[in-house]
Amino acid sequence: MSKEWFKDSVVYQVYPMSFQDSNNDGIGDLPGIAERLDYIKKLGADVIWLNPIYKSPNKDNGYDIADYKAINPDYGTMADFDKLLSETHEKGMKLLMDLVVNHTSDQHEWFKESKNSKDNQYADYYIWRDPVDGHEPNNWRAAFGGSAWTYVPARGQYYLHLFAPGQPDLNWENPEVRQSVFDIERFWLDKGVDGFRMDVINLISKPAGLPDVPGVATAGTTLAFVADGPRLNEFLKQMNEEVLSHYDVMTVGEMPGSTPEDAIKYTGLKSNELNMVFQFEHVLLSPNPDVRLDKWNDEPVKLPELKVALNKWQKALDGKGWNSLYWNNHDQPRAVSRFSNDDPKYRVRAAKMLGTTLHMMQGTPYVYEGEELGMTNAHHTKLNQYEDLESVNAYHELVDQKHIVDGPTMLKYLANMSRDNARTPMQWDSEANAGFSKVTPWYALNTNYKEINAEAVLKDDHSVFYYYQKLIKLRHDNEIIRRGTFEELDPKDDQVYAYRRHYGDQTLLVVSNFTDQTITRDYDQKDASKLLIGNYDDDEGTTLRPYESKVYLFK
Ligand code: TEU
Ligand code: CA
Repeated sequence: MSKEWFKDSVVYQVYPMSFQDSNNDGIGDLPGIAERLDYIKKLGADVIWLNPIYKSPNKDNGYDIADYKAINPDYGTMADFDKLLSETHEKGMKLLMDLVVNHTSDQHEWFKESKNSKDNQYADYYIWRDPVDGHEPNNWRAAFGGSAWTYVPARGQYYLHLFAPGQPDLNWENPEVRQSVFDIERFWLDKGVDGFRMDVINLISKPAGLPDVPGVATAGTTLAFVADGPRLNEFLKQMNEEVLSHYDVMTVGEMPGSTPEDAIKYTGLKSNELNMVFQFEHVLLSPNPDVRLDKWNDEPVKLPELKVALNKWQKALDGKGWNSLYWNNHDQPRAVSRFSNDDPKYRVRAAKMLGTTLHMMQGTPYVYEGEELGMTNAHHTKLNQYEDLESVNAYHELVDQKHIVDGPTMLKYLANMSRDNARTPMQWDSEANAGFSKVTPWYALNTNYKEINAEAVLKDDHSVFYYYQKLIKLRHDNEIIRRGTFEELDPKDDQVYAYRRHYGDQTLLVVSNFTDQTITRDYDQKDASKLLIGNYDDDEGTTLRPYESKVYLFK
């Protein structure tokens, strides 16, 4: 593969605890993933991204790592990992690990030592500050509720945790911390891992002096304020120079709050930092008008806003950097529920329309487990149906403690936006527990698994799975999809998402109806040399039926 194989690849994201349980303890595991490699290969994915599988107390489902060089026993052993990696390679696929190095678990040896005194080997591995007037050092709020600071009497100081108190932020200003992270990266890269997704990597450089968030300090405004700090490029360049550049790897930085201008600095063709970023603009649209409620809302996404967010990134990075393309991941609600009217009548059509709209863009597409089935949100109605600390803590803080919103309303917001929607177990068949496990899973299945499952879609030539398979094959077979430039069309159109791609003497036209109405749009479809793909069995030219999406090639 060329050095830039990341530009020609499609990534399949596996959330290990919810993918396949092989030893019937109700928790997904590495041997379970190995059993399903042929399924992923059949879809056409080139790369698999595993969410964290390291030793962890699981306060944030593995994003709180206690030992970076050990496998969480719930998922199996290091031998299981080595077997999964070699089988993935044997099948012609690559494997990315999830590198969580903005913070560790509070159970990590480094933190256990660091919090004991101010003069031990790890004293300066975290961000400790003296109280200010007997209080927290600033007004920063944690993403999972409460202040971003926790006091430790043994040190007489507070430590910073942008997420949970069990996730203390590492002090990247300390060169020894950077070397410890580089050592962890080499450990996995020397085992043959093909790269990393880097968790909130744009938070590792904090604003000098740790000043207060101006205005209303919430979880969202704190992350946005801290993001893309003053030494981020320096740290990423050092990581690239000392580690990444010595391996043939793919890297994607998760960058909440990042802008296209920032992203060009990190992924620029000469930046020698990362290959691409996960930006958040299109998934955090329609935030609640009350800024204290951050992302919690039940407003539908407005298509013109979606187009501004995605088209901005397509145009800004075209020829200058590289985009990741995603609708779903383990932190986002299910796309077909979030970006369509969530009407079961149109579920398959809408899922294919969304897939088409995204996969024909410039960048590396990511398919999240179950997206290829057209899996939907769980539509929970009760608080005890949620397990994610972000959801549960947000409810208690915003409803019970601060009384900013009432319970029933917050439950509607959680149903619309919670990460739990993405973490219900993978739906393999219509048998008990959906074929995910022979025992009750760690987290309740979506109740629609009898109708939406892999076994059913693999028998249906018109399923979302085979449609995604075609989209992925089109990308592999058509240079214009992988390398073409991007031209936005009618950004203000609130029903249709249309755009063109140009490459040499070829033009691609993508037209997607984001509504359940039949409408018309004329983009000279009649002059196309051929229809590459469409989510209806025939083509009615300028007529766009509910959630219809079509891709034309013009020679
Ligand atoms: O996510 C960071 C992040 O910004 C999102 O979690 C955000 O807070 C919200 O949930 C989505 O709008 C990464 C991981 O993907 C997430 O699973 C972890 O909980 C978090 O970092 C801390 O490691
Ligand atoms: Ca298991």
